[in-house]
Amino acid sequence: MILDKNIIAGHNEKELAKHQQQFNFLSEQTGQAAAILEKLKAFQVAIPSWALGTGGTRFGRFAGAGEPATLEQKIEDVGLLHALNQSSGAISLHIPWDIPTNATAIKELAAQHGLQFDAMNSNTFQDQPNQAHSYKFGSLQHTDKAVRKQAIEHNIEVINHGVNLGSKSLTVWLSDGSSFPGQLNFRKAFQRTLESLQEIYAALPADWKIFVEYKAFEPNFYSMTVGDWGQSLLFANKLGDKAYTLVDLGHHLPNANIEQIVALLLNEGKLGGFHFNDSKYGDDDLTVGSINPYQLFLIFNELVEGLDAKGLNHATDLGWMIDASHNIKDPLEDLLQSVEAIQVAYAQSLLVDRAALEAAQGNNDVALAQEILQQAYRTDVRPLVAEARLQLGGALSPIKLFREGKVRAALIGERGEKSVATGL
Ligand code: LRH
Ligand code: MN
Ligand code: MN
Repeated sequence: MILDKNIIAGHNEKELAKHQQQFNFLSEQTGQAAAILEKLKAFQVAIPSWALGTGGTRFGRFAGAGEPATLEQKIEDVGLLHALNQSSGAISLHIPWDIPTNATAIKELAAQHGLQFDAMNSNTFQDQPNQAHSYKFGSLQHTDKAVRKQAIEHNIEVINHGVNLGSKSLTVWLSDGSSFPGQLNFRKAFQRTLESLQEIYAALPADWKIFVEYKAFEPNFYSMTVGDWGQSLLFANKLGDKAYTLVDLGHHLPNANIEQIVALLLNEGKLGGFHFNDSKYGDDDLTVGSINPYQLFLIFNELVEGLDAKGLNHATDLGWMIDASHNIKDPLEDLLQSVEAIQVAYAQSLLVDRAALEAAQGNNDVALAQEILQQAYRTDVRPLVAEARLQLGGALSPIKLFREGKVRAALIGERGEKSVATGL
């Protein structure tokens, strides 16, 4: 184990005095540290297996060094993140990028790192070697029944892998759509997709959920068959109680009011979960909170309000996952930043004075309502997040320890300079 308990404890000892000063100040200032700490400690964010290597763009890929080349190594990487922050206790697999050939051994390895298996992801947006039919013109929407059948069977195979690993959900993202007017009959494409999804839905175990992820554009640039939350919700409603909409923050048209979408989906009981990332232009998959942290806070503000109003559990009733990966940072540092950004937004939203906000809304006191939100947003809650990590046995400053502990160098030592991750 690259990061054992003693290394983390030694790091914390050095950081403790400064941390305690900051934490005590914040506790006094907010007066509700204990309750927020309990919520933060229960909150886990799943890590996508495909974010552990440096992602590419369609113009090139600059692989890092010592990337995880196997599923076992990906689990080891997420184990390192979890050891550092104690908040990344799950991994999400993408099939066929991660084939668990020996599910029992993989499950055991994950358990050793304190990890569970989050949503399973199917892939019908790429052709695989030796595949009988091509997805060039779509998968579940395809005009040819044989292609649809192949895609349906793939999704069922993904469910079966997930069952063996103890996962409880399937995320379906389709690149299906059209790139030119006239290419596709929208009505018929929707209907064919629905019928395909119904066959997948029929194969779901009783305690599973299916998440229908939408995306406005890319790789199709004229229409996407699951292009927005309306289309996803239509599918989810028609499929049944186990079907939900999944919100990937980068999958909207510019300036979309994501927080309002989230509030309404939650209210309908159809919000399944998230793929967190950030973006300035499109599906940029940048580090969570790196571009628009206020939007992230506003999303969490709706989530906390809505989950509480419905008596739901913050930690377990929605799927919390990151979907960010890109070209230039060390992926593990990037993921530590993403998890922390999510925790910060969550903690800030827990600080919102709900009663005062409701009163301001009732009185149409617009300025006061804004003050209340921004009072929470402008509070530096990082010492609270650090304290939650400390209490769970994680590191006070995960990135600092990642660097000082020379974790990447150790991984390069184990795996070699040229080890490259599979996936995007
Ligand atoms: C599509 C997407 C979807 C895929 C992942 C690799 O843009 O967000 O979730 O599974 O990227
Ligand atoms: Mn996604
Ligand atoms: Mn995406």
